[in-house]
Amino acid sequence: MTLPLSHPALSVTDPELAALVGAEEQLQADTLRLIPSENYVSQAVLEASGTVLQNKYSEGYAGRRYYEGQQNIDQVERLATDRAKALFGVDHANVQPYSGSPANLAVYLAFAEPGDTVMGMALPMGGHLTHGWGVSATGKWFRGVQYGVRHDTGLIDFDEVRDLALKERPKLIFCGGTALPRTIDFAAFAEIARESGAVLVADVAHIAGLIAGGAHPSPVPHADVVSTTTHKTLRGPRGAMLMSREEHAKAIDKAVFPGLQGGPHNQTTAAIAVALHEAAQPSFRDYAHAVVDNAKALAEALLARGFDLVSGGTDNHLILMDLTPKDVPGKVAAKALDRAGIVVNYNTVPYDPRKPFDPSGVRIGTPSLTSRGLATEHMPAVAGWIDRGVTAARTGDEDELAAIRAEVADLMAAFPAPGLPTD
Ligand code: DSN
Repeated sequence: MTLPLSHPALSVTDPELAALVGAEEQLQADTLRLIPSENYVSQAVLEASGTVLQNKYSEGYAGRRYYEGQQNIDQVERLATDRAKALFGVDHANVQPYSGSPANLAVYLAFAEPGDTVMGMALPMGGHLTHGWGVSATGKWFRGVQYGVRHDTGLIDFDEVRDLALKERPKLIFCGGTALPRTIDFAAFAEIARESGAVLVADVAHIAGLIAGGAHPSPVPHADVVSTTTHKTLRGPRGAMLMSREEHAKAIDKAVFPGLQGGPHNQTTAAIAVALHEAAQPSFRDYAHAVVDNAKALAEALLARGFDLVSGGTDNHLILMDLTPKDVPGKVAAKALDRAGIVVNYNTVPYDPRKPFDPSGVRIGTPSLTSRGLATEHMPAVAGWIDRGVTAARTGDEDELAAIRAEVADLMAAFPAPGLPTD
């Protein structure tokens, strides 16, 4: 289905750029987007993020700015912070971090000194670069010690985490990550942080929407600081938030501004406020639970087709497949699936013998397809396309990939995506 042209002003001023935006809209409409950190934002979120609020400089915080003319901006930022506090049940929220990595860096600035020991999950085990991994500034400027998952179960071994924490006495312990298919036991991490005297940071970027919708336990009673991006399951604009108990509010605010950033991106703050409003509606609870139901149904269908899933399945929105038994490297499969209209990312799996740029796994998730209204009854078809696509990747069958692409586009045409142009 060809989407109508949109963005009239852009088309006149810069037709070359307008054509690229139009092509991206068409791609997002036609394909089955399975990258678990992506989503489709609503038209309302898109509109808020494209407003004249972006014309305004607002260094500081509401009521304490270094620039005048904040009559409206202060109210926008207060709306966003009040909504974040109400939705997640926290004392304090800072909505200014530009994205997840700067948000996490601000946590280091708030609670640690360069050279201090910090602890997080190793990146190839499912953690995040900013949890002290070596190539990140957080691993270069701090001494990162890393925990993982057990080889036999794919699950976090809390005895190992506790032993490491008591031995290394980190200033910060991060829990959460980017490729964790199972429920995070925030209470267990909190106990270890207490025993070892660390500040516990729950990085819930991937699962923030599930938490808001009651489909994953909340870190709020357990973690000292909650860090999240706003654009994944939370379905907001690209941005981030830091939330905490009152006792840490000043340290966090000072670290974000003036410690790390200049003026907040007010248009993003506005769009975060809209997304938080949407996430507070009863329909968002349905969405969050549907994301998990879809992921579980997809995992079942993949297992039935002989796929090897890390930890044996999923509790959340995300599935990590080890393609070693299918005899296809993750990158080869991901690129073939892309040609078949199924967008995934190649990913390391725990204890991966291959390199991160050419790993054994593929990571998929259900936030985007659920935003389009696909339900559990569609998951066997999705698993079937993935299976056929991976087989075609191994055999080099481009005709099969083209056939899958047409079938995918057919189904997706029946499920218009939020925020994309319609007639
Ligand atoms: N890149 C994000 C993800 O895809 O999970 C994390 O930074």
